[in-house]
Amino acid sequence: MFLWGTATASYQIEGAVDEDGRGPSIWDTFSHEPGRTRDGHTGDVACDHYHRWPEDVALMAEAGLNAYRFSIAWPRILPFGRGPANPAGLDFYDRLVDALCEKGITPVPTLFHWDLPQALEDEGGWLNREISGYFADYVAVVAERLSDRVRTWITLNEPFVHMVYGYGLGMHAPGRMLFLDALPVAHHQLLGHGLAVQALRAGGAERVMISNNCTPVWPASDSPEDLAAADAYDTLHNRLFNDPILTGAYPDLSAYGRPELDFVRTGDLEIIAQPLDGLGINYYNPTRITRPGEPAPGSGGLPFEFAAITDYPTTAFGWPVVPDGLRELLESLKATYGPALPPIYITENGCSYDGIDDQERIAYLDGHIAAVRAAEGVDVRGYFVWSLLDNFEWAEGYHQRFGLVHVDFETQKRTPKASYYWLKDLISSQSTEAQSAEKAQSTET
Ligand code: IFM
Repeated sequence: MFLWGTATASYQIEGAVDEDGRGPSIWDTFSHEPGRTRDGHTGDVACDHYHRWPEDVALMAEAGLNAYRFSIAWPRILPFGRGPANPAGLDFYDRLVDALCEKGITPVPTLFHWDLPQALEDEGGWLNREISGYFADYVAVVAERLSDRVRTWITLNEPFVHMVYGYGLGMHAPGRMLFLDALPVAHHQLLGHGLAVQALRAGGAERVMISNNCTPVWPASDSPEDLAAADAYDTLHNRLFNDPILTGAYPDLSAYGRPELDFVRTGDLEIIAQPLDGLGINYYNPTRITRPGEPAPGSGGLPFEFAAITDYPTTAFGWPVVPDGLRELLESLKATYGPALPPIYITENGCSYDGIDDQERIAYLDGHIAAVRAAEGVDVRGYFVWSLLDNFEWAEGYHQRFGLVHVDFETQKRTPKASYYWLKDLISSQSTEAQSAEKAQSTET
């Protein structure tokens, strides 16, 4: 069955940050620091999904969605990151999973979508190798409670973005500006992923994957300097997170002056490269890259620079709209990894636009779904729209609206947008087509 879903994340929608024993996360700390988010917005209330989840599940059921990707807040389960579990936190996700199953919606939980317990950040966060093991311990607690109903799991969301924005550039929590010294964060997240895969398998999981944010990298010209810069960026954004998982080796980081990754220990790569049942791909847009200019002071110098993509329309966030980039990305993954590439699930794709009659979002989704279908030789088994609801868009606060459903953040009223009804019609026509095909086949045999 092809999965048609929407995706959300705990800190972006739940609110109720200090209810029922939830511990503080790095996003609680960060968003309350002056100047960290636009207009000082926080996820304290967000979409109040912690209380309104029955309405949100009903909205998904009404749209005919057969899957829901949500994330589990580590600090709701283990308020201090490790130690005793918080029964109320487990109960919340238990009830959510039950409600999804009752409606025939496959639950697809992500175990880490950036809301690290603050207590673990105080021990160094993902710079501390020990966190990988604590992550696997937390995953085992969740699996023990939910794996009788949850068969499909995602370990991490976008470890690239968490490393670069959170630890490299300080634009996301925990707000550290370490530039290339953030690299161990990539390895410790991937090690945590591998250990979590083992914990999930031990708990009987059927389908395990990771969601990587991937981008096709476009060199600004054919000059050898621009080609080398594009290759270096591709290494950092895509291959640093896909290669170890799919090939058991890190790509060459000599362009970054890091030929030796001294934080990698014997045996780590075997743990990281556990076989997966799927690769989650989060796609938003391609990235154009040019040769580096003068390095910014303190940045350590990077072997590339971003060049604007000005020849495409843009979303309200200013991101270029390039549906064919998704086809290009999928085909290039197939070309790079060949038979090592597991089935693909598009675990995020979507856009920020204002308004309830969101014709631009319809055009965006239509174009990207067509691009998935056009990708030759790639086994794609699911497509999740980011996002179900307008929500807390990290450093942008509530200023970027990605939802199929509009949220009035004053009243919490949900209003399905035109794109919600468009997707509902699309899913219903797909299942009618699938049923007719099945019927035709059974008549033939
Ligand atoms: O909102 C985010 C999400 O948390 C991770 N992927 C990209 C989305 C849009 O920026």
